[in-house]
Amino acid sequence: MTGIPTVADVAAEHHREPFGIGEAAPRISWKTTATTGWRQHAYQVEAVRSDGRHRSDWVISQDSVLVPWPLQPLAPREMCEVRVRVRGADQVAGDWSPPLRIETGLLAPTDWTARAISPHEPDGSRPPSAERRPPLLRKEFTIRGDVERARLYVTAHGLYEIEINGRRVGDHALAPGWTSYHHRLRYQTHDVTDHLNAGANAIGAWLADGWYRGRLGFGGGHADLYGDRVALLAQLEVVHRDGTVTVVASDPSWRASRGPILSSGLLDGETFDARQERPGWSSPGFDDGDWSLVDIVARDPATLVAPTGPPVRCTEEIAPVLVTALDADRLLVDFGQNLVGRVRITVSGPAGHTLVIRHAEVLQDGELCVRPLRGAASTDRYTLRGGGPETWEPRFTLHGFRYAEITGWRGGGFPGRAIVARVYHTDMARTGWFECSNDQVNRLHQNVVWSLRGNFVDIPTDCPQRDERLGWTGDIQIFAPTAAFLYDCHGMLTSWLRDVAVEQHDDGTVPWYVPEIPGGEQWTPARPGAGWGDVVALTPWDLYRASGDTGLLAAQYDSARRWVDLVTALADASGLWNRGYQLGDWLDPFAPPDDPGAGRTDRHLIATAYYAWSLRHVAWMAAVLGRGDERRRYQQLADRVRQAFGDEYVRPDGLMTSDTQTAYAVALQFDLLPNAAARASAGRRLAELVAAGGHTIQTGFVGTPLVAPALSATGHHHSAYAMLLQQECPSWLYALKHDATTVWERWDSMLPDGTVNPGEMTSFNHYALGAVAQWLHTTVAGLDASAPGYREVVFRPRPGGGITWASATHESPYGRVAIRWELAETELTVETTVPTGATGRIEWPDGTVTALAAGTTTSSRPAAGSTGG
Ligand code: RAM
Repeated sequence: MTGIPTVADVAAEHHREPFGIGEAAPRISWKTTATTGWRQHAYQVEAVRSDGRHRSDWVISQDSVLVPWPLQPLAPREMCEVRVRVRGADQVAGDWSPPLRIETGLLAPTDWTARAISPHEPDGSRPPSAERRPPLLRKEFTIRGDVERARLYVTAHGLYEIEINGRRVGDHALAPGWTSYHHRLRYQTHDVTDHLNAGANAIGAWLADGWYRGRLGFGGGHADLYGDRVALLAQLEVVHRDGTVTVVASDPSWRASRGPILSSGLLDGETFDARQERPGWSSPGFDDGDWSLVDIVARDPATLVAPTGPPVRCTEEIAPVLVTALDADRLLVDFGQNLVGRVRITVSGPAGHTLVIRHAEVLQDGELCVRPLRGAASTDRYTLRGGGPETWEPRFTLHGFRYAEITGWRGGGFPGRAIVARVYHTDMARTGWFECSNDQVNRLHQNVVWSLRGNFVDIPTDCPQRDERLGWTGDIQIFAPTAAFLYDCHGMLTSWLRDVAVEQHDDGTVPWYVPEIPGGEQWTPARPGAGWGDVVALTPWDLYRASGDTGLLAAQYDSARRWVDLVTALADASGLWNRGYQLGDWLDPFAPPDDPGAGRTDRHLIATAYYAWSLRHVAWMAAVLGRGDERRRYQQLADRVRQAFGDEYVRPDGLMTSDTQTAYAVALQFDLLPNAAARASAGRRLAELVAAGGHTIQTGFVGTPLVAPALSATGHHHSAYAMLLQQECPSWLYALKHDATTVWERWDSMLPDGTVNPGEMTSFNHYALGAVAQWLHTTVAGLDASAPGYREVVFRPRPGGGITWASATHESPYGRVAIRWELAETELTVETTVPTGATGRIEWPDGTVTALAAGTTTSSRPAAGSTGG
């Protein structure tokens, strides 16, 4: 490090690739490296724009995360290069950072000239949903040779993939993603300069039902939820060297045809007949004489929005670890990892021969166990064109699986790359890592990461395999802090929270899942449910803690306020939310398998606790947003509800009316106890109950993420470690006995005898209970933010459980934060890293504190008194 600060990693908003962005005045962040003790005193932003160089004044500020755009707003389609430099109190300016290229998309409805087009349907001839075949659309056009650049702005009703001159555009999967389509439909921007030829060109689109009109949801599901016609909206803009622009937009001159995909559904899988391919269809010169016309369908351009997060992509390919021939032409493929994606095959064989690929997360009796998939067929079919080898992967579906069964496989051998699992999810940057000396704990942590990957597929889902795959609000409410440590999920969740706000009911009710679709009697119409509805107050705050994004709080504040106002209206005069339907401590292992809400903790105790906690959060949000009156009002209400909670649910002897782990954990973690003595007594009782339960899990969705942190917060680390390391069911490590590679929905999704739980809901890939990973990060390794965005970092290593070393690293908005501790016989040694712009402290197990400036430091304490257990 030098005395002169170095600035790098300039970013715009939460974009991983700030291309086609929707913000005309994107907030800017950067990371600085400088000598210890240096502090930023001012920054300057420069943008090279088409009309020259623009520089802000020096802005006197220590901020470097999401600072307001200090220049004139960008125009639509504008490209610019942004650089930042900083100076400290000594007024010595560092060098300019490397430039960040930003390009805006179409920013206003009037920027769109394209119309949404759909294959022509003579009135009344609309095929029933079962027979809908995904269409192809195409258009030829001529371009002068002097192309400076070309951009494609594109979206669809349904899902799309684009080809220009026979070559695929981009690598996004399941575009445009799933938003609340009535209100917001995302479009994507692609640089297609290299796709174009001088002279004749052609553009082609594959379309499929996707979330727009495909069958979604459980109990048979529903189709046509947003409309009954798929459509394409595409606007290709070619800028010539002389500045003139040629626009090729979807309009009535396009042509449509059936394609080789015979059917495609997110839940059911895809059927493809390669004999029906149309070679050359997306290149010029193809004879589309027998193609049909297209109709214009309605889409208000005011509802088109640019993405705030990354797209879904293939992020990894996994080769089989074991291939077994079940019978003459049936293979069982084990990929060794439960994942979300699809199988790509390379095969040879006669034309007309069909392969069938089925998927499952687990086996039973040596065969795929598909019962947990319920109504999701998850079956792909490929019919060969002949003359192979032929390589195929479905386009518009995803499956949750570790195993695939391939019927119709011929040729005996399995050449190296003939069968590959391709992993798909929202392509977020990884930002968090954890490791320790216990390999089982490491495997548990990897399983959490895999369940995150499998369920962050454009929206945060509960499960990726069965006929559900919905954006359950309770699941992400619990898991958001863990997710925000492990991956940069801010852009993706910013979009989803917008949808939560737009789909919030007029009375303030938050749907159980968003986007909201019909869900049968239990879920439709949605009812206000504690833990689920609270996502609107808790999750923006959790994300703000990780990112420092006050803009997100501003955007979501109204939604949060509407929720607590609704609950205030539902609560009794004292402040107890003691009426109405509640899921309680969902999936408490003591609840009967067919009634997961019948846990042992009073549902209204949980509801009131969440109500108080959300009120507290709304007050904090109001404080950050400078809404003093509202802060006071919600603070007072929170205090009143806390009082009512104590009066109703805590007995004079300190025991709670529900003498359960969840009750104490909630009271402790939601700050509902009046004083230190009450906290200490609740912590003691919690530890007693945990011991009485033999350190197995005795809690459901609500309690589980809170028990270990509550034990740690009250000094019972030993107890928390004993739970972490428990191997008997129910426990976190139990699943490893069954070779789990993801986190399960139920502690016993697989029963001790190796059979699959007979319950209706038996997912093997559910992130909610993986929220324990955040305790691994913050307490086992000991890395936490004590100010938003990790501007202040607290290291709180708490060795225990025989673990001799642990480490955690987080790529924070200020730069890399890290800790690694090692416990030797005589000493606990801790190495910490704090980035420039942040400060830190170590809170040692013995109660002493070491203040840290930016930089990497090694310090130690005597081992005696260093272990929690
Ligand atoms: C099931 C899933 C989901 C949960 C809801 C209440 O569908 O377990 O994760 O949030 O129930």
